[in-house]
Amino acid sequence: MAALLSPEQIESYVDNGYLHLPAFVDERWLADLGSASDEFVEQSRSLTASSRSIDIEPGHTAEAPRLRRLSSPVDHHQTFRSFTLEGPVADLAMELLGGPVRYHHSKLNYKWASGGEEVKWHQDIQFWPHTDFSPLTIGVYLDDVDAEMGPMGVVPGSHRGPLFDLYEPGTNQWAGAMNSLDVSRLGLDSGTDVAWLDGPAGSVTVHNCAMVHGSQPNMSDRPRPLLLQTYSAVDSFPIAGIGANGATGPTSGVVLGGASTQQVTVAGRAMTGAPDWSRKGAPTIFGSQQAR
Ligand SMILES: O=C(O)CCC(=O)C(=O)O
Repeated sequence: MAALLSPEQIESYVDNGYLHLPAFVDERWLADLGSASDEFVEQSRSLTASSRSIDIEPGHTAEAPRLRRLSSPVDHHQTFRSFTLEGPVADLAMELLGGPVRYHHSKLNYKWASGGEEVKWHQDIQFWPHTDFSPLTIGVYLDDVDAEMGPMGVVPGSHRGPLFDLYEPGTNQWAGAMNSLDVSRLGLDSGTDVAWLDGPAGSVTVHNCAMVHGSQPNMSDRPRPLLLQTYSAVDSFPIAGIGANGATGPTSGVVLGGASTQQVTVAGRAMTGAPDWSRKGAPTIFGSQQAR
């Protein structure tokens, strides 16, 4: 397969923690993804409260839908499934991570027109810690996105910095965002220290799991659908018991582009772990030992 990225782009991802690839996804995929997305907008019209898969904003009505998010699109529509597991973004993840990858989760953030909500500064890895820092998220804009529409903003190089506490200070309440003191300590000038990743439909953003990132409200009169999918290296595993790690849908954990050797390194010690029995159920130690 022809390389999708130059060695300089891969080096830039490693150094800066992100990539911006304008108009990367072709029109055929965009048309298919757009009509799959439209099906969920239609479905949302009958909702008066968020469902398990479709998160709606206050003010959502059948006549004027306002969607926040479609959760796990991979598990709800064949087009999203093919795109994320076999399409150009899967190839991109494999190229960046240097071999087979482990799919973690996906979502479609709509950020609706005229006030679609901001995403406060945060890092992703605290939501779903892994045994390393290889996980990355690839975003695809399904429509043209300009500066006014709340594009993804990343703080270049921040993936090499501290890992922030995303709880409400002094409480055990998960806030999902950095607190204002930590944000002020970063001293961000949003004009020079943040890369705002906008672009025509099909533009791609990639950010490392430790990257500080967020986005502003959408002040335009058009929604900003951003399809996001997360992958890790094949020898990186989600740590259970934190958030919904590894339990975000039946597809979570699927390996793309090869097979897992179950090699894992924990606290600097490498081992070959047991096979993945999470789908079929585990045999007993007696069964495994007597079968040899
Ligand atoms: O939709 C965005 O602008 C950012 C999304 C994001 O960071 C997240 O959902 O974790």
